[in-house]
Amino acid sequence: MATEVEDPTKMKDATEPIAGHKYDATTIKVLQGLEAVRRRPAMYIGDIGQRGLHHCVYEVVDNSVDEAMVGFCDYVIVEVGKDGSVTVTDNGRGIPVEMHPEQKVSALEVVMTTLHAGGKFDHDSYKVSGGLHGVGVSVVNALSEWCWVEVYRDGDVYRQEYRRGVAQGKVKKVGKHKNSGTRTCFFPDAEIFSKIDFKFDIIASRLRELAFLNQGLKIDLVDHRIDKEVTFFYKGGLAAFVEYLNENKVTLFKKPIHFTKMNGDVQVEIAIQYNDGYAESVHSFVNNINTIEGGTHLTGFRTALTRSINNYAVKYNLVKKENFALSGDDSREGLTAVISVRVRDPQFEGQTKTKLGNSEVKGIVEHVTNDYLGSFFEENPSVGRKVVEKVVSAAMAREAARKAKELTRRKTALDSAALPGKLADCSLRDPESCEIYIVEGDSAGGSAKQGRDRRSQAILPLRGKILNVEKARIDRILGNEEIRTIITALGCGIGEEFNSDKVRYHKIVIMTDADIDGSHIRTLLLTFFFRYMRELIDRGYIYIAQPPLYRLKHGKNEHYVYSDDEKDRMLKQLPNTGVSVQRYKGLGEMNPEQLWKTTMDPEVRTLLQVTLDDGAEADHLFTVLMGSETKPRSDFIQENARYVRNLDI
Ligand code: 0RA
Repeated sequence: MATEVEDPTKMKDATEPIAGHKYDATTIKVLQGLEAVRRRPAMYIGDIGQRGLHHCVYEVVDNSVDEAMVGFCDYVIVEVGKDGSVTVTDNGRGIPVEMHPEQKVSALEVVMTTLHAGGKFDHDSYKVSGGLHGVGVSVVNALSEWCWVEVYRDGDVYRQEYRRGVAQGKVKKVGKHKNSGTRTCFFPDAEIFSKIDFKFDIIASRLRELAFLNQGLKIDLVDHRIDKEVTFFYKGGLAAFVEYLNENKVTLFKKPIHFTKMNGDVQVEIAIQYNDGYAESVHSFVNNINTIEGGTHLTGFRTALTRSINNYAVKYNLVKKENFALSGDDSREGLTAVISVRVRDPQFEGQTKTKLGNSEVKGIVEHVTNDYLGSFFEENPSVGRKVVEKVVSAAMAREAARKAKELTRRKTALDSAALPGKLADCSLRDPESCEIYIVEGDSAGGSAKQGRDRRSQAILPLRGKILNVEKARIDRILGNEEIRTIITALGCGIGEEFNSDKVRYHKIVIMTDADIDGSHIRTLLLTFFFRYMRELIDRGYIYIAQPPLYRLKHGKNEHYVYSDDEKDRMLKQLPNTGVSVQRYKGLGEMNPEQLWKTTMDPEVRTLLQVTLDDGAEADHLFTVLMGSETKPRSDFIQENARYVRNLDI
């Protein structure tokens, strides 16, 4: 596109008077607004770490996607520059540049420098009014060391530059260009963010998701730092999304059930496919935002799915016994689905503002889903039958499990209030002050029990591997002793009784050996938490311990080091003579005191918190890791290091 005018890093400092501007009341108001953003960035973008940093990219991209949603844009390219800046370019109409009648400055400047100016020009699109997105691109501008925007409209190129949100002059015409569009470049402010390095994979998964959610929109990601690029473009929309989630799984029928319906103001798009597994994998979105906590759209969908399957089963006599209703849980065993709704004025509720509250949406989604599935099953009886068979078998397994439990009347650990014998509990009771270490192996468990702080740290040793929950149904999962022990120790129940408020520890630390087995056990545990106790991850309660890999002894000095890089650096620093290097293969090689000193002492230890930015991406990852197809798993192990390192599953 147009040539860049000057090196943005050489622009004037933001503290200098703004060229060509009078300090009138409007200017002062603008500065106050941006100042508020810079003073409390987390209020606008969630946090100032990796998450918040990447939210800035999403925010800018969302504006282009909004333009695509109203039908004026079909291509977006996101570039990470060699200098670490991000540039987003779209082929939409271009942000309007004419004078704003009240503020007497270009509309572009208003959009870029005032809070919540986004929707004013555009009443017809589905703007977002909650959640972390939709705060407006001015927030990104305010949190950028520098930023510039180029608008291509009516054959001209307009450009404006900013430093820390402050315009460095008026919008200027700087050239000619035949197409229309908007190009925004920003460099995050290191005074605001704790890290300013963008991660290709994190940006890529959000862009992939956006491309699935916006059928026909092409999104390129180019990282000039590492010469890597990828294109996301899905003609199939949510059907392609569901196929991606079910990749490597054995599906019950080939093509996902997929429909888009408009009902009044609300657009509903849904794709559904079953696989031969037992997990439920349903992802919901409102205006392209992942509604992790669900809401009215999800409730409407679930109600309609259960109803449609029951209706079909009854009509064609596919359930033998009378009064044998297929439950909601039964209808979601092995279900992969994505629900995407577009709502004009979404109300977001819940702890993380990711739960849709609009009550009218429940009925709408329920109605269109009932309608569509009703006739779909009629027209595709082979699919209808397979779905019913799957759901009936889930119902029978559940019933059998219930009967077996009743029959044996065995007081399982699950039913009783008694804590498992293997658990060495802590003496404090307030969950906020309590931690539990889930430790691989009895011998490491023994060291941990001796080395711990008994007041706040509980130890639960695990013998061997826990069951792979990706390959088992809930009754078998609950039959697994190691898993039962974990459930009882945590105290938060499981399945319908799961309640994250009841969890007995607010830090649940997975501590495994630094070898292949250890990483496998860690992944098994994470899969279990992801599939069955997801809220514990969302609440930030799950951690990974970081035991040292080596001990370097140099005379009387001891150093524990946690990575190969660190070891090499250390060895260079110390004179090479008389340094002994001990490699820890397992936790069991450390005595209680060493384990405490290196891994468990809250004063000095490092814990990695497990976070989940992208539920669908994590879902895909666990499927690949733990599912029944073995080829993708071996492929994955190559990349495993990344996953363990940043732990944004
Ligand atoms: C409102 C009105 C018009 C364009 C846009 C917003 C717009 C905003 C962004 C932000 C990034 N890319 C964008 N593309 C378009 C155009 C109104 C008109 O031309 O009549």
